[in-house]
Amino acid sequence: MANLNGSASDLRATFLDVYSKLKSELLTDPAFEWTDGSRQWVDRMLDYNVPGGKLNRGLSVIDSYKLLKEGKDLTDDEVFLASALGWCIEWLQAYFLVLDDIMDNSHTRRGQPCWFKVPKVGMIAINDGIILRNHIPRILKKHFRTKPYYVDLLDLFNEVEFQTASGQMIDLITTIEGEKDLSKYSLPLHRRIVQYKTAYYSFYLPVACALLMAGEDLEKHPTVKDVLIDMGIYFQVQDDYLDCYGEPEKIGKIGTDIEDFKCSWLVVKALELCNEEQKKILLEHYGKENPADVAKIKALYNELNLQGAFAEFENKSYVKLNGSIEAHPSKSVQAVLKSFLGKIYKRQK
Ligand code: GPP
Ligand code: MG
Ligand code: MG
Ligand code: MG
Repeated sequence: MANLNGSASDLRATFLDVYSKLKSELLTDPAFEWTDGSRQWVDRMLDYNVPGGKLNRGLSVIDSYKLLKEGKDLTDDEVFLASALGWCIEWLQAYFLVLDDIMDNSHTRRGQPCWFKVPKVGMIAINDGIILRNHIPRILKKHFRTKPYYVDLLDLFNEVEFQTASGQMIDLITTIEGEKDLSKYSLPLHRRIVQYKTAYYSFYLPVACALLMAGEDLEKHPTVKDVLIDMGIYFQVQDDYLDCYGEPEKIGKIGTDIEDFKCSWLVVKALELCNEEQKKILLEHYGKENPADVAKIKALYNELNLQGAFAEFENKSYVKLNGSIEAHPSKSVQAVLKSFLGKIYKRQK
């Protein structure tokens, strides 16, 4: 195994080695009578959906664990376990994204067609999502069954999945055909949606995994949780912004929020800044498939200088988050949080 206590690219290489090991264990899982065809399907499905992202969530379990150990070199076993937990989060993310892309009628993800758009996959992608989800407790059982924090780990993944699915539900039911109503879109609704659909699994979960592995009690760290949730909200505002203003080549996906009538930060901000005339444009053209309607909304966003509004939001969020981090008593926890913030501040992808 590459040496973890070296550079960031070594860490990535080590992390990817663990992916190969976990994959081969899953492909020889004795609980199923494998055929060549079924094994090849899962093999290809995993390679297509699990390792191709930025890996920020997964890698940050190892980073966080290391910082909690105050820089002491980790043993090979600790590196493996932190990586396995990191991969469980990447598996969770793959499961969410495969299904989210169907629900959002998206086109591309991570620079390639969404899995359900791949020839011969189609709605088999729904079952693949279920398989991805089921791999998580199988990985945990194989590698963590004897750990004192095993039950807490299972409970953590279950809680976070419930929170995410609940956030996804409110993201979806605000867009129901025939009930499209921009007057219900507001910053508090937006905050509720993104807190649940994104912040828990993307920000709280990696740190919570590292804390459990380090033998800490999650209940004893409420302020850490609060900062991570705020960071997750900031991250999803960036996602909403990049849906319209990101470069598809960098962000790896084509935005669909305008077509989908999403309660995006951009439309909430537009509603806040628009005059009566401009509001009519929003009411008439938001949530329509037709590219001409989408173009009208984008032109209005530019007229309202939403890029400027976002830049202001980004700067304010950064100052506020930094302040909350520096108020934390533990230097190692501060380092964990700062490393997270540094990874996402002004991100383009
Ligand atoms: C991101 O929203 C939210 C998720 C990926 C959670 C999905 C949860 C499920 C239970 C399926 P998004 O649609 O804005 O993400 P993206 O822009 O990446 O499609
Ligand atoms: Mg979505
Ligand atoms: Mg989506
Ligand atoms: Mg999005």
